[in-house]
Amino acid sequence: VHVQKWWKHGVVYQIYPASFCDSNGDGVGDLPGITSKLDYLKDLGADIVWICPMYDSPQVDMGYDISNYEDVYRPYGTVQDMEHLIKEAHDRGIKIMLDLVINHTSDQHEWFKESRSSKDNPKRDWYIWKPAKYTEDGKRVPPNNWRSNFGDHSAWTWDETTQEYYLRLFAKEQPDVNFDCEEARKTIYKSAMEFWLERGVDGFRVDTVNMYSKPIGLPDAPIIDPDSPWQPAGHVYCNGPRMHEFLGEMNEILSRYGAITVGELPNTPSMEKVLKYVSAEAKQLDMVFQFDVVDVGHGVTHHYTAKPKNFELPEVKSAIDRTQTLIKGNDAWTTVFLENHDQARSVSRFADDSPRFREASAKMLALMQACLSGTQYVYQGQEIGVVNAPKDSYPLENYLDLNSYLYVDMIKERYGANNAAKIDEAFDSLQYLARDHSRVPMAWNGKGKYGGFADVAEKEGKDIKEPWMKAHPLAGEINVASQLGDSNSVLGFWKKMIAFRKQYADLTVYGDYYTLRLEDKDTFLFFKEIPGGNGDKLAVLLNFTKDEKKVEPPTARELRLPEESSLKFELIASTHGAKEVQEALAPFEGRAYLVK
Ligand code: TEU
Repeated sequence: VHVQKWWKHGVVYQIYPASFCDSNGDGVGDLPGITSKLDYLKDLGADIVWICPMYDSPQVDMGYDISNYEDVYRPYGTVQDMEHLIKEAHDRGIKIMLDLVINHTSDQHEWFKESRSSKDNPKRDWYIWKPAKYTEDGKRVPPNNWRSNFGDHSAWTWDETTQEYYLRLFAKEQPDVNFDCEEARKTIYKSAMEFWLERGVDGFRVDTVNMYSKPIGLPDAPIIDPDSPWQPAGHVYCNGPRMHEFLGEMNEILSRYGAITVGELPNTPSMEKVLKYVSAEAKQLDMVFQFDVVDVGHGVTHHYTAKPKNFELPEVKSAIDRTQTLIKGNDAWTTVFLENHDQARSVSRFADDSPRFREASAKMLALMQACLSGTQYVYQGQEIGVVNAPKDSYPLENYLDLNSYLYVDMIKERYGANNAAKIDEAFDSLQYLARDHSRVPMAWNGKGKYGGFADVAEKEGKDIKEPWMKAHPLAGEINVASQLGDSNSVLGFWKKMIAFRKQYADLTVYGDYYTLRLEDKDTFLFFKEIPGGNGDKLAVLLNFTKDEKKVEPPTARELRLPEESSLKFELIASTHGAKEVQEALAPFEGRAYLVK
């Protein structure tokens, strides 16, 4: 079924520019810093590098609020630095993907400044402006009850100058673009896509791709949080009526350049809907990020209300099953990821981040990812097993993400600014789930200043400023230098897994996926086969507990083979060395067998 395109078995490495590598020691990561690490990425096995927004921006939401698509945020560098980075990457056979953030701009973008200046400005219609509503007692209220994605605020902001509300599904500094206005969207395609395609970028990760088209009449969302006037409304405003028309227009431009895309599809549980974005026939997006797996255990009213480890393994298995089966029998494609810049660290979320088990956990999750179908994504630091910053050594004031502090604001508003118990509870949730954990500066070595975040500048004897966000308290123990060259390290293991994945691509990348024994809360057993069922199968055994666990090998019947088949298990990947299939799994051990 599958047309095997290069990016399907490619490995994407995601970079958060502010926190990757600081080449000049000013405390902020930068493009030359990324360029200086391309050999490291090549050695790891990365085929594609996705760089989070590096555009000009006031950085209210770390660059997801863009004030000029055609320039680079100066502390990161210049357009020339970007061109140089593209060239150096291409010289090494690495492709570059940028982040395409066009659902909204910054309120500091010239377009919005014009739009808000007067009701008859030619760009008024480029954003979504609506008059106020009034309650019976004459109180001014927004056009509907939608909650913004951050904190507990209306998705509408009142503008004094023109006495109207504008829509902003994220921060108030991120006004939503009115895609129904043709002039606006065509201009934005040119500025945000063509400018960079002309400079050689190979594709885009498309931010919030299913939010461009808003539902007709902007209806209220059903009430699921009775404690607030503002309701989570993602299911109402995602996947609007003109989505596929807009994506078709974008695809026309993208395909002229042969550019690849991966779109973020939150709030889309229906696989039928997902396929409309990502089946080959639909010609909309090459890949999608579904949130089923990373959303496991998140609260329904607000992501951060979740308590640590409030889910059981079968929920994770079902989520994986849903996203894996999307492509089974369909000419569509998906992605495999456990981390990104919006997620806490996977070891802390899905396994065990205590000093005793964190390495085994990181390897076990790497082995699991390596065996799942779709394009593989690795987030910076994941390859060395970075864990969430511990509560006792990384205080709440170190958390800088607006999503984190707006959450704390909400708690204070609801329970009182001096309610220490509630604030501490919020801290627990953030220690477990906050986006900040993925944004802590990368630790390149354990000996330099601030985890060697500016190792290049440090070597040159430059004066190093403290990074914009406090260094990881465990940088001395978890860093690149101490793992490089050690094949038993997490980094060494990731390298092996990336090579292994490519070697067995028919099964690992392209195979059909089957979960076995879904109800088992401790261990995870799944198998893969080449579509059609011929040839050897891949059986994967994972222990998600701190105890030794025996897993019965899969039976012929479970593997959909004739009952009388005799099975031979050949170990082809393992976190703990050679083991017979009958042997119990050590804590957080993972193994993959070829079943003949
Ligand atoms: O995130 C948008 C988004 O929808 C995610 O927050 C998603 O809902 C969540 O991860 C599901 O668990 C994107 C960017 O990735 C994020 O950094 C930005 O803050 C946001 O868009 C606004 O541009």
